[in-house]
Amino acid sequence: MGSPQITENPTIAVDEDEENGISAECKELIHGCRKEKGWRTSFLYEFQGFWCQPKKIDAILSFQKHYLARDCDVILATIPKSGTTWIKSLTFAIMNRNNVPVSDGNHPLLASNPHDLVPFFEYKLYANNQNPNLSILPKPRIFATHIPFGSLSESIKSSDCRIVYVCRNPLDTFISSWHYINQLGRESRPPIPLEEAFDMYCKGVIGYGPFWEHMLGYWKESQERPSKVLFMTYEDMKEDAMSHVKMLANFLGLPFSVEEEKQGLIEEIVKLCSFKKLKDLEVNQNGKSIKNFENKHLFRKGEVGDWVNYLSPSMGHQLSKIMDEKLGDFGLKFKVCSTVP
Ligand code: PAP
Repeated sequence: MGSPQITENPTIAVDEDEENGISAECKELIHGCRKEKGWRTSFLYEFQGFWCQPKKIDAILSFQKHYLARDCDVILATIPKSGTTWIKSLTFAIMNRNNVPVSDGNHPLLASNPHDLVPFFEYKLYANNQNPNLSILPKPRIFATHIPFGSLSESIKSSDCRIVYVCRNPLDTFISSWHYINQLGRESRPPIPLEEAFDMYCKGVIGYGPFWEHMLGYWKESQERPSKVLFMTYEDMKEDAMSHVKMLANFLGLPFSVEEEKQGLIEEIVKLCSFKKLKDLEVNQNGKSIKNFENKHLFRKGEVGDWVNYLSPSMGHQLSKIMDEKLGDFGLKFKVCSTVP
């Protein structure tokens, strides 16, 4: 249910670096791209206007060629560390509530990490030159991606499938990314100093970045086609998860009935998918999911405003200024910015 039986090759999954195993097409393509030092890999390449590592570029090329969207598909889009795990769990629980009751002691979310229930196009389905037969998956299909809007396949843009975008304030997203990346590589390479990572982030050099382009792509589409793209923020979801779960269900075309609301189903979903609940599960304490990475690193603090514990006031101002310059004119603002010390 919802979890496709499509696997990736674990023997090469941990080797993120360089160009090993990528297609000749991708190799040729990246040699013509601008490159910068990467966070986790030696280099990130500027591909279709965003920064990406070779293996992901290869997967995205395959996705763009092969994925055929269906009108009933749901695609969850984020830039990394913006609430992907959370929105995957909420959407999965909402969309499958008639197949498996949220209160069921055997609910899939209690035994599987959300990343195993809602697969990424570029990390799983199309990774390692795979071209999976997605027509075997039960409907409605839920997928996830970090790919910017402009690089989604044409069939997504022309179909009636729905896209949910979760956006998180860049200050916290940066800190979350920095922690995560340093955790992932801690045995094989020294941590990236905060200042170095910050400079890269401010220049837009991070996987799928610049962050402002990523956000604006989905933001503009959500303004132009609100029935196609739902734009939510991590901060708003933290402030009032219940109304966002309701909004999400409405957008997905699966509104809660009066009866379901009376029974407290919305609250149950919020609880099932809460940071604390998911973090404490055995599968998320000791299991491995995306590309064999330990699930526990996906659940760090889950708070709004943690950046103040890491960034100096001048760094906070610098990044807030970039956010204002790049996003302000489009009406995209984050509540958290007012707390810059
Ligand atoms: P991904 O892009 O690698 O999938 P993603 O899930 O988007 O990561 O982001 C992880 C962040 O979401 C972490 O934030 P932090 O580093 O600031 O703590 C993580 O703690 C937070 N997170 C994970 N699950 C939840 C949840 N259920 N509710 C709220 N926040 C969550």
